[in-house]
Amino acid sequence: MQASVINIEKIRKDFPILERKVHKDKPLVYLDNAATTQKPVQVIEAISNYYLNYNSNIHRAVHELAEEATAAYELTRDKVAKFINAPRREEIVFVRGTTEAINLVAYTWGRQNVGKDDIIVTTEYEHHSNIVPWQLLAKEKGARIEYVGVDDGGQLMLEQLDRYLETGRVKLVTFSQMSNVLGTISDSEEIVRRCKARGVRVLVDGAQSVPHMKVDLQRLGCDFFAFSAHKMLGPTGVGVLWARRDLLEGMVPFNGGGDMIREVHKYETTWNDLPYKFEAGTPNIADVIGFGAAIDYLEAIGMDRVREHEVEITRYALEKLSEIKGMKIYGPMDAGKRGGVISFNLGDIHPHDLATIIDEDGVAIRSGHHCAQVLMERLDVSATSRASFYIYNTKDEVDVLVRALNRARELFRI
Ligand code: 7TS
Repeated sequence: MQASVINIEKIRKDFPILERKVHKDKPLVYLDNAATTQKPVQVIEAISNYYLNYNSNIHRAVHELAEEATAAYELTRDKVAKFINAPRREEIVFVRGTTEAINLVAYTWGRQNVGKDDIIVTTEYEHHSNIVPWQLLAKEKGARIEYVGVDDGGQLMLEQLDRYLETGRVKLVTFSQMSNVLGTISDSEEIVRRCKARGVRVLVDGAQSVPHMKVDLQRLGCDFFAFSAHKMLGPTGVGVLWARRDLLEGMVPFNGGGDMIREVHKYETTWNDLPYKFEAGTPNIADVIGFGAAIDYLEAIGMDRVREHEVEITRYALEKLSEIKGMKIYGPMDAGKRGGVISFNLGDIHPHDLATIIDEDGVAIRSGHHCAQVLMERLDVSATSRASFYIYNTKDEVDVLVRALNRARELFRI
């Protein structure tokens, strides 16, 4: 195995799934990490340990199991706050994922603050989860959605943002810190700075950035931030909405029910303190605890090294993929300016055919529109293939990908 800034050999031992074979005898080469990452035994054990030893509901009972479960659940909140350098732990709201976090903001803050003829600005490289909730809100309120375009190098055209901001009608700017298709890392601090200069609120979709680079919310200075645990070694069904305390305090609850109330009377209810006002009902206790173990795992490696490893493997993959005849790669070609996500098309092979052929060689990639049809339209394609890397991927696996793609190319006589 080639050397890396992180000890991949040791890391891979924590992921038994990476040992499995597919199609009878092909070693699995898992390159679909932008969709979801694999989980280390430490995360799986944290979840089973909860169910085996202290399964209990939280925040409600005084018995020992409930106290242990509550402490473990709340400890993850502290870990999350530290991991993204959030100013206050009560600003961390556990939700099901990025999608739910964005919907929460649209349905509460959005309904309270966006009105007729207001503008919501998003970008052409957003995931559907950062477009559709705003379309629903805009339709309901008679507001408008505008898009910051993507240039041919895969970068956002920020002069368009300025034009929208100059109208004085923009209520919210929302964008992904890292594109799940192009891998482009947005110039987030600059975007936030321009919005703040006009007093405009900013939501940042961190679904692809938080797992792969150090994110510092206090530096970033946005108002809302969303991400998912399952893209960073954690379980599915858990995510985070972070928002500044004053905003959360002004927002109406998203769901009504247990735990989010202080007092309920026949016709009047008062709300619990933050963040519980936004965590109605029994939450996903086991998976929040598992998420805490995922954060511990990443902290132990160090996010700077996670990023360094990805730059290295992405640089290598860009170089090797570019050598394949008929290859078209989308997004920035400089590995230092992008995450470990590479979308491409090979000749006129349909991405689904390509993914199916290389799956026979054990290589798992994603094909399709990646929930980014607005971007597909901009790129003038119906779909792309996408390989995406994480801490356990090696350059040897990139070589397997390249060999498999060459086999597909020969099959299609390109
Ligand atoms: N935002 C971005 C930038 C994403 O990449 C995704 C998921 C989401 C939001 C939604 O996250 P969820 O956890 O709520 O589903 N992206 C992908 C993907 O690229 N392939 O599968 C899911």
